[in-house]
Amino acid sequence: MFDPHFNKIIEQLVDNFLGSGIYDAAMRDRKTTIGGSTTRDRHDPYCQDAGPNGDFTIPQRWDCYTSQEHARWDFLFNRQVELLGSRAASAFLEGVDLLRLADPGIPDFDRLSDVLEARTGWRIVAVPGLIPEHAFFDHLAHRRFPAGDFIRSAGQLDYLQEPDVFHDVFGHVPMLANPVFADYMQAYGQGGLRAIGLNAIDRLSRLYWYTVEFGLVREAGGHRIFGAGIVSSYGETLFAFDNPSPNRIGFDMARVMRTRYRIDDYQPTYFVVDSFEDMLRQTQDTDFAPLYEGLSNMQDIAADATIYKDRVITHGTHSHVQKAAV
Ligand code: HBI
Ligand code: FE
Repeated sequence: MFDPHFNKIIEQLVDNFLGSGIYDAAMRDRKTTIGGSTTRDRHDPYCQDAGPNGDFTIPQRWDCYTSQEHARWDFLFNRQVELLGSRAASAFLEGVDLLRLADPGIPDFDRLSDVLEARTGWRIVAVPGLIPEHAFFDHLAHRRFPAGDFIRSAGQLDYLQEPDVFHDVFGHVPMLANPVFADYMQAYGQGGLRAIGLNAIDRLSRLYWYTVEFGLVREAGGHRIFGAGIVSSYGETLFAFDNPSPNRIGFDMARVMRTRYRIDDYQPTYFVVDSFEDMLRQTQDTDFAPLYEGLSNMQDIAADATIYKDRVITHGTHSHVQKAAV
């Protein structure tokens, strides 16, 4: 049987072994012979087993979480909720209430899905980690949100590479209880499936990154955070909301699609949408094929740059980036 937890232990053992260098050369050879590619290995989602359901989903098996794992969720939940009260978008906070995420422990996806589905038609499905783009987009296009079933380890409460259940469920799911945002996510999934054919995944990924993951919204005469990468992170909540370091710029679809991003540090720039209605409308009104075509001969914009057309809300001091650079 496919067991992600057992799999992870094996992976670690293999990694430790490979880390010793003994097998590196052999592995390189193997990768060059198989398919002639050195860029993919079994950590690449493309190479993973699609699982018994063929769509990369697995049973969550809620009763298999340990009490320590539930306690870890509770710790993260309480820490974030306290911080988010005055910083998160009201739509996010309403989602947390509506879905009763304050109930103790890691949520049971089936029970959570029943509440969510009654509201916006979305369900949560369990996945073992990152899954291939086509499968990810297909789930979103059908109003299913793939959520990692595992929770980060006690030693990694503030940093993780793969989305775990806290990032995916606490970070993403509350916004899916908002009818406008729920439609936006489905539109993104549908757009993603089309973008695969147009070779424009990188463009669309930037849109996802700067809205779904790291978006801010105009609210209450200022800005509030709603991106899952921010609201699920203690450090980035403070950074994105309060810190003078990053730029905060009015959202513009083409601008966002030209903008690089950091995956290893806080964002040097956040984009602020006027409202979720506006964000959805811009997505629905845009004819993506000509937009991608038009962008193909334009230069990328650096993650920390501003350009003359920007609606700059906060001009960042970039003190954080400067500190990290020394
Ligand atoms: N898989 N489980 C999971 N979660 C993601 O956020 C995710 C993914 N696969 C692909 C992907 N994201 C991105 O490539 C797209 O949003 C662009
Ligand atoms: Fe995410």
